[in-house]
Amino acid sequence: MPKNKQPRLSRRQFLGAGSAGLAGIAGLLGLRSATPQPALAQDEDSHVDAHAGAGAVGSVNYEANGFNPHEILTDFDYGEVSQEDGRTIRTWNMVAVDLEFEIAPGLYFPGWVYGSSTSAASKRAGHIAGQCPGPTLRCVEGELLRVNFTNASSHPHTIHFHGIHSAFMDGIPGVGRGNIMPGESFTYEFEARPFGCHLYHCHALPLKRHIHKGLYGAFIVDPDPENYRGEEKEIAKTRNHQYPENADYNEMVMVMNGFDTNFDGDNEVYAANSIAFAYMKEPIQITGDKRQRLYLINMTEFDPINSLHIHANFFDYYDHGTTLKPTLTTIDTIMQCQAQRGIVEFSFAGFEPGRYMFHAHQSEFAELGWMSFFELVDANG
Ligand SMILES: [Cu+2]
Repeated sequence: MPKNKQPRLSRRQFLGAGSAGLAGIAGLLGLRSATPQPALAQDEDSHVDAHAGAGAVGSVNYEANGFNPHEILTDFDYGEVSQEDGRTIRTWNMVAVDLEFEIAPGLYFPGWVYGSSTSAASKRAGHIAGQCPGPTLRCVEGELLRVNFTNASSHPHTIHFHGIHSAFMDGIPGVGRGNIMPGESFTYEFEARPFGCHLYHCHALPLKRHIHKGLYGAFIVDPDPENYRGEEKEIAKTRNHQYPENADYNEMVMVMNGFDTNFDGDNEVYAANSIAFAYMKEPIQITGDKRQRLYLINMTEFDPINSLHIHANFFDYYDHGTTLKPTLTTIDTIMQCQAQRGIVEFSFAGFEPGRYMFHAHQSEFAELGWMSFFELVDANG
């Protein structure tokens, strides 16, 4: 659907509109038929087919998008590693591009997104492919990071990293290099610290428009076990992708996001990793022999908070991922303000195999796309 062809309606009007062009949204609300029903969402208490199970009708063409939320889930982009004067340098080649992509069956979003030459999507494509969320950049604390950024988009952009670094490398307008104009390049260089589950995003103005368009991604700094002692050292090994202990964990990344498809400052679609109901239609397969570690980041614009709730289980939580011991233990729901993030750890060892739901516990977000399943395929192995 070309942009600007969508009616300018409020979210409530949008849901109740019943326009044939909005079949994707009808699907989002759980209708078995792609034909929108006018009664739908006119009254939130009206008994539509939502009880029959939400999910989008039809499927999103991941190939046309150029990225796949199942691939993004576990695609850690380690960049290119080299040594200089005994120090590890980690380099990424990144771009910002304009990219229209499908967020729910038949529903397209005119995005601005990042891509990296070392992402799985780019390796498949044979060129730097844009994706939403951007590539999950992963490194180890203490390394020197170089991010060669080229703005191949039609608007000024930056990359602002959450981390500890100089003002010059902060990626905001008017400080240091400031905005990177279309066609220009700049190399951000800084040390990887502190360890944790962080993020990066464009900081050009207007900020909420630049972020909401899709210019954000996960930035994970693994702890270096050599910096810790005793029990903390052992935990740090499990968090560091270079250590065999890390293989005891099934690691995943979810960036919670929303899409304002009619540009009224209100989201119409919500998701983890951009595609509504992606992990509901194709549940994430897990086994009981590994512990689950989920890097969870909230990049939802316009709504002040988002959340995660996992069914039939409880988890430990590491706020910002900057500690080696959980900051919250035995919880089943966590809320995150915008840009807040953390590490969620849990296990389904010994559970009955089957589908275990997880979703935002804002019911509205869940029904508009942010609803998913883990499928425990083997409780023990
Ligand atoms: Cu921007």
